[in-house]
Amino acid sequence: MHKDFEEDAVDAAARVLDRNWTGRHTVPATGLYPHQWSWDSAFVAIGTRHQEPVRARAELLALLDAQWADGRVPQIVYDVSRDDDYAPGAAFWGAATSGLVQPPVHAWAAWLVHCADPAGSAREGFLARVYPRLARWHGYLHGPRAGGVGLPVAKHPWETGTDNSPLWDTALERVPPQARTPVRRPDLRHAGSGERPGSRDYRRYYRLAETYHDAGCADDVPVGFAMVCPLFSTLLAVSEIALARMAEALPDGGGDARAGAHEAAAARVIAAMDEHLWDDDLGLYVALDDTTGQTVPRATVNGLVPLLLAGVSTRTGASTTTGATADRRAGTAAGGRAGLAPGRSERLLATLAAPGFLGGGPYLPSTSRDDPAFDPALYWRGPAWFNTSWVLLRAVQALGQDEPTARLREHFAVAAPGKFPEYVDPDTGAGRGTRQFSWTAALTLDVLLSDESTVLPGPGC
Ligand code: 9WN
Repeated sequence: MHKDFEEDAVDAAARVLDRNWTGRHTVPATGLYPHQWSWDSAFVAIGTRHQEPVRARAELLALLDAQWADGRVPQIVYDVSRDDDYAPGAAFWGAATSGLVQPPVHAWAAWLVHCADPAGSAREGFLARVYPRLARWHGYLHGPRAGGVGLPVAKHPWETGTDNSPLWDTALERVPPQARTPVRRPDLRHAGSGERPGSRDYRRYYRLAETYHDAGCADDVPVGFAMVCPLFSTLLAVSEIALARMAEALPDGGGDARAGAHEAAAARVIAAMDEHLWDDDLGLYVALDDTTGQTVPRATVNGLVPLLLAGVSTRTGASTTTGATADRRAGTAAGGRAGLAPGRSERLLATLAAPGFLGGGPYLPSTSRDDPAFDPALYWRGPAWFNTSWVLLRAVQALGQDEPTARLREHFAVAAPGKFPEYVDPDTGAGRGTRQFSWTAALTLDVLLSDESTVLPGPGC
């Protein structure tokens, strides 16, 4: 990317984030998404840490202030003054937050935020404040949310963050498309109906949310949807390793033992993914339906995200090469189990480069171009999203893979000219969804301003 262009893009991205900052948190988009969203705030903090580290810390702390007593970090923290502008809202849940969750990218974000300004973080006691809450959040996912193979389950497509991915189609079809609550669609004022889920999907989304709400959001009552996702599980494993780094950095003595426990938890997640989610025909990881025990053989970007685990380093040593050695090194010592099984990172790199993904067009689609559900305009069924490109970019950078690194960076070149769209057509780069979208701006800032080539900075940052 050209230097002048980069400076302009940095300024424009910072303006989007200033505009979407409410004084306490950043909304994903002022029109379509007027509240605080869980994983959005984590991505936002990853971007704002470079120029506004105080704000990045405040963003994460505001979200964690809304944590439930059982440890869950809610999908949405509502701004009740805007309750008519997004549905379902606080009135639906009868609470200030949604009862659902989103992918656990927070501890990873918190460690990156800390490392961007260790002195400021220490002055605010940031790590000491966030670490226990993040550990309880993971405890919720490993406990009440653990499915049959020990990996966390999503009880609603909204919990996956990749809401209408074809990975959820079969399970969602079992949910009756009728809800008590009338379905409102304020979202269609801000994005084309061909770019958002359909009304039948929405009735099922409402039905599931009602069922969960009626059960008091208790996790021992089946709601009819329980999916294990490779993206969600990978982020949990990376975030466990981030918690290990925090435990080591905290000056209270118990760090080493706690770090070992977090690395062991990461190793268990990785081992379960390797055993239960790998699809050798597709050459990537897939989802697992916890209700039926069946995997869902669909190729989506979610299944490439575990490449991060080949790029992350642990206390046993850095992994900067591909292949079996990298796969082994990416594992964790304390769990006694290596990371991705031998050869899987090479297979994932090959799938990433194949025509279904980067080999078939300029930008990384959310659903493979080879999948029958592929649609270049529709939400998570084809468009290229900036957060998944960013995650994969961190992975291939850490693995020293120049070609996919250059390709994935190109995605961020269309962000500023497209007014920071929510997602883009993976063939043309044309913007889709809403504009001035916070994580697009934040992750563009990170790509332009970060000089890190690791997934997670080491214990000393
Ligand atoms: C439901 C806020 C969120 C993102 C999700 C994205 C979309 C919401 C919606 O917007 O989901 O949570 O109404 O479509 O799928 O990943 O967190 O940006």
